[in-house]
Amino acid sequence: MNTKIFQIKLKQEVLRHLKYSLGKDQGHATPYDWRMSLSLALRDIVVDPWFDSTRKTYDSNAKRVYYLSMEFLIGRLIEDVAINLGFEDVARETMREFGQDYDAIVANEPDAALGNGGLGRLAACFLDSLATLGIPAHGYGIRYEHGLFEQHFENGAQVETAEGWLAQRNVWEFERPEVAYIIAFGGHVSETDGRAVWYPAETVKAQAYDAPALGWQARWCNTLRLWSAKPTRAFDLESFNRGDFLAASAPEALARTISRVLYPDDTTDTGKELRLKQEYFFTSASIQDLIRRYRSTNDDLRDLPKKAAIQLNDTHPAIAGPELVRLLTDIHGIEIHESIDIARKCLGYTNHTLLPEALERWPEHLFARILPRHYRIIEIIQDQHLKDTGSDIRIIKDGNVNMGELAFIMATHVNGVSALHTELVKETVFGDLHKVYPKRIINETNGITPRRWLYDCNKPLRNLINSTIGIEWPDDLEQLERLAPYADDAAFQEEFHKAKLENKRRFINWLSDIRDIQIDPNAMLDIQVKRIHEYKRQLMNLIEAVAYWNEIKENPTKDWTPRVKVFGGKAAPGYEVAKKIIHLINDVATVINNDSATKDYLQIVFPENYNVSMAEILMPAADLSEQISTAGKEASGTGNMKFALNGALTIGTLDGANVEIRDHVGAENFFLFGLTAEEVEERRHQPEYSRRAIEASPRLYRVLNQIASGVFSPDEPHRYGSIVQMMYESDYFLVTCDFDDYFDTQRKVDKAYLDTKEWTRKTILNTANMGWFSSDRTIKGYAKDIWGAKSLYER
Ligand code: 26W
Repeated sequence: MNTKIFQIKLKQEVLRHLKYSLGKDQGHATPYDWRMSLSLALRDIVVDPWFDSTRKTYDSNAKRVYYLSMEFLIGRLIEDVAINLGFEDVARETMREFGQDYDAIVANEPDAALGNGGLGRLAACFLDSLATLGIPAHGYGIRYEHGLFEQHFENGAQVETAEGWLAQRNVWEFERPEVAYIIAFGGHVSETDGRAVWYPAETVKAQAYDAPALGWQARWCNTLRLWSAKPTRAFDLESFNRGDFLAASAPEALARTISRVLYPDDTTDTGKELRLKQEYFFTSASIQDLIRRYRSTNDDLRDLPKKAAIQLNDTHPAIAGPELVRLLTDIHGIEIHESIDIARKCLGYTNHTLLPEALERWPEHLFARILPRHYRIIEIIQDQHLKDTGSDIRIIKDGNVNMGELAFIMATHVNGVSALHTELVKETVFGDLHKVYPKRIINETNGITPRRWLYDCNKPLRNLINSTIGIEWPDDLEQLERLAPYADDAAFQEEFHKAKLENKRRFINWLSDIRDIQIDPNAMLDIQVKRIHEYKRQLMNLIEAVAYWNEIKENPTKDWTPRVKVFGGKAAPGYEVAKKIIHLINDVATVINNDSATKDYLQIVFPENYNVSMAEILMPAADLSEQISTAGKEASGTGNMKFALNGALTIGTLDGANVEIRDHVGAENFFLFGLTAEEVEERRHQPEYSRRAIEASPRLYRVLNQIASGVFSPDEPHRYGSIVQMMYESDYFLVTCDFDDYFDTQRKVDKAYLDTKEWTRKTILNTANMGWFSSDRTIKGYAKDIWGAKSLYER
């Protein structure tokens, strides 16, 4: 069926939905109406491949993957669905014929911001790759009413407002009233003749909402099932009639809190009771659901591991182990130690961070009060582990239930997310367990979906690649290597550079809509976007900007490389130092951007509310990607992959996946600096290491003085005293020790950028050698090494 017929068909369908689904005629249709009508028309087309995939999986009784994650940072879906259906041009043309701007219609869709950062976005990329590879899978998570907060700046300081993606109808979900499970909390357990019965104090209902997870070219479609909390007890009419209206709606309000909002912390375990309830809520619903599905086509639960691979996205769903044991034993009567064995065979656990404060440790009393039966089961799991291994590594220790140890002991495979991180996991956070189970820890280096992060977001480069090496690369990304020979081809270099310029202009236009700032497209776009955290060292980037500013002011005649530093990222609301760093960046930007002597050479911009959709505009436009974390702290990073794939050069440390990116793109095409993870550990043990580093660097010393003396906060001179004091006394992330090397490397970047041909050559070699970082390669690794899952569609 050729495009023309598609065109007519889609046009008819959009009009039909506008009239019958939105109840609008063209004359009165708003961008929202057009976006909904187009989305509904596209969604209709997705349903058939969805049904086919579901049916094929049932008919073949294939092994399924279950990806349990507290976060899915999806972003927008309309463009990705249109492209995966091969309908992008048809959709764009249809909107044009209705007098609508397709890109504006796409931008009308709110981001599904059901995640904080790396972990949540990785889960979304994994869903895309699982479907593209035709591996039967379910994503399981929570349907938060409010995703990650909206960030605004008031006088440069971050303020948070509730996010409201569900204020409008979510067109991509199908409510499943019939798919609901009771989730219990609290109460007590009575053990009679070896059978444990749990008498919960309160219950809520978990109800499913399904969204299709469509793969490339619509060859396969999986399901993302998100759980929403509903009251088990309906509206309390009695209290209402008594005039006690609050009591009447209490059950509903109480239940809703469980799936009300995403916790905005991405590195600190807050230990809040509601967070534990959220984790158990979605995990229990998911395990109950996958057991129901298994039993619909299989009898013996002892064979569950043959048909279900359950992956824990960090420790947040780690209660899955004890929950599976509870259901297998308390409900299905299997002997508890056999249940533990069955559960372990199903489970895999991915660790995403080494930061001690991010490892979940639930106070024993809280855990035992909310989950009394699971607490008992964990004791039994622990006893068996101690007996079997003779080790003294405990899950319950120092008054806490340690979810890392629980996840590790209840999993068949534990994986890190980059080669360096996996080695550090073996040496540090799970060093002792690694000795007991030497084969359990393996590596699966992260990846990103090339559909959203190149094909969708970078049309100029997409077209150039298509016309150079053909159109197979989106699901065979290592074909990009065939671009490498063109790195020395002047004509191709010209085209590649033009594509970058086009993306930079698009970013500059986008920015000028929200900020009155003029940017020269030939200036170097130096971008650092990620959550604000001390280990990611946005502070070091900012200090470098001030030092560069000082250099320019001292030598105004020198031909400095025009540079625009772009920052983006949210700070967890309770993370004071991170919020202070945001304020400082904005204060410094105000001073530097208004300095007429230097503004042609250096500007700083910090667009508010960094999210997936903003990343899709920023990453194709970048010249320089800032991946400057303290070595040993960034488990992998995935933004680093997105930038390099889109032809940006990286300035970075030997941390996380930077190491493997540099190996693939070539050391000569990567600006390396800084201490290695080992050297960091050594330096930390040297007394006064930060004070001595500052005294050894006049440049650093001067900038810290400027910040401390209020040069950037004349209205509150001591606003940043604490930050500078911290640099002198407890610079835990060694900003002071890496600064000079970082500054010098930035000057090498300046020089390199002036040679456009050589710079472009390097950027081509980055794009060409980033194929391995496709999340398709990552998922193939999980499927082979951990899940034993196979693709169900023939290529
Ligand atoms: C308990 C609060 C909490 C919430 C989220 C603690 C820790 C997290 C996540 C694990 C933090 C996170 O997003 N980690 C990032 O995961 C990415 C995907 O693997 C990595 O690329 C990043 O390096 C890592 O920081």
